[in-house]
Amino acid sequence: MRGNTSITLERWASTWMVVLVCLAVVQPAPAGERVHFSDFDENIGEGWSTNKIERPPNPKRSKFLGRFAGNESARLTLEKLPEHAYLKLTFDLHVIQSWDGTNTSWGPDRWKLYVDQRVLLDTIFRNEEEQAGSLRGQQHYPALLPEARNKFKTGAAVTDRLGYKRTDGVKDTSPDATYKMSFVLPHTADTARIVFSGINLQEVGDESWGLENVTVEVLGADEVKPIGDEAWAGWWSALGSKNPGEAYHAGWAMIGHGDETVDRLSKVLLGPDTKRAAQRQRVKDLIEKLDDDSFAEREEATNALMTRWHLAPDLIDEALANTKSPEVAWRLKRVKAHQNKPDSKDPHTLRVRRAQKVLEVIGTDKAKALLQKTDPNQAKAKAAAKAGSTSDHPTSRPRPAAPDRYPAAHFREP
Ligand SMILES: [Ca+2]
Ligand SMILES: [Ca+2]
Repeated sequence: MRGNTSITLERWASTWMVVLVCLAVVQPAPAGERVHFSDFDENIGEGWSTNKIERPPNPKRSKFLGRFAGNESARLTLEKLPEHAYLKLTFDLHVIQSWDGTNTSWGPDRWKLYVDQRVLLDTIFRNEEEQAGSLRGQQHYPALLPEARNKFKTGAAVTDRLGYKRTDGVKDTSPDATYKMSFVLPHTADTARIVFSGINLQEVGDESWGLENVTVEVLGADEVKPIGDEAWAGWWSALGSKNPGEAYHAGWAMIGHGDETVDRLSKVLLGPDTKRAAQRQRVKDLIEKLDDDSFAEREEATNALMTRWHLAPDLIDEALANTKSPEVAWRLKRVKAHQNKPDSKDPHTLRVRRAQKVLEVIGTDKAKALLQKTDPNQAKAKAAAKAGSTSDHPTSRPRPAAPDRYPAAHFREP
């Protein structure tokens, strides 16, 4: 009798515990709805283009999808997704053995991730320690722009856990790095094709990669909280940081807010609507000054344009197409080269370029319209690339042209 009562009480208590736990889970900001999970041990979700599974040499580590080398890719296709506004993708990326980073003799060792032709990551990894001479190299990750240079294994969550060894007998270099990747991006289609891809890698015994704990969730518009002004100020500042990793995390925080980010970027990139006409006029005036009689004025106008090009990039292109002066053309090309390849000494251009990358990944109509306004060249190039490409690998941003040589013969006397 007593036993029965206690069992009843326990049941009663556990039922209430379940209810309380449910309330606790439901009350705070809801997590997204999980539509895919693969740990490649007990759980392998549907939709993979490959069933290559690897058991790492360290018996304490679990199995993963891989190993992939050369130009191999793994594709995950999700269909019949419930209605949603955002997609959240998280996974562990294992970067295994002697990745050479930016080294051009044995690399560059690239890795790319895209969702439905939108490039989320096009980066370079390195596992080799710093070396001199022909083995020199760094990695790009974590970074929004390809100009970044980070130390080997920057941003890795754990290193040297999988148990792989070096095969070439070189000492003091490390065999693997695991990165915890997490991306939230605007997405509404009821299918998603996610491609994970290595590019230009050596054979699997030399360097390879693998995936583990791949999770895809979908989120409704109301599941993403509005951006607070303070958070935005921090992200906008970090977007111009000398540290590429800081800008990367700020950029991805921005991408996770879709069109709200586009509205805020529109204000900071173009200024308030009421000032836009005046700002375009200022760019026009500066372009005219490139042909001024005074060398100092021409220099000053060139420098001023380098920090204002995004206010009216179409006017710069137009002037370049129409000018008869070789010096004005040379100056305009310098401004364009600067916008394409910002250096870390100019946080403003870095920030604008990174903001444009953020818009590119957001990819909504609003984002595309703002990208068109602040950088018609890039929008044009992307449209052309899209029209001409049906492959798995969307064409990446064209490499910026090297600035023209100083046209000494045509240059007017200072
Ligand atoms: Ca290698
Ligand atoms: Ca390599």
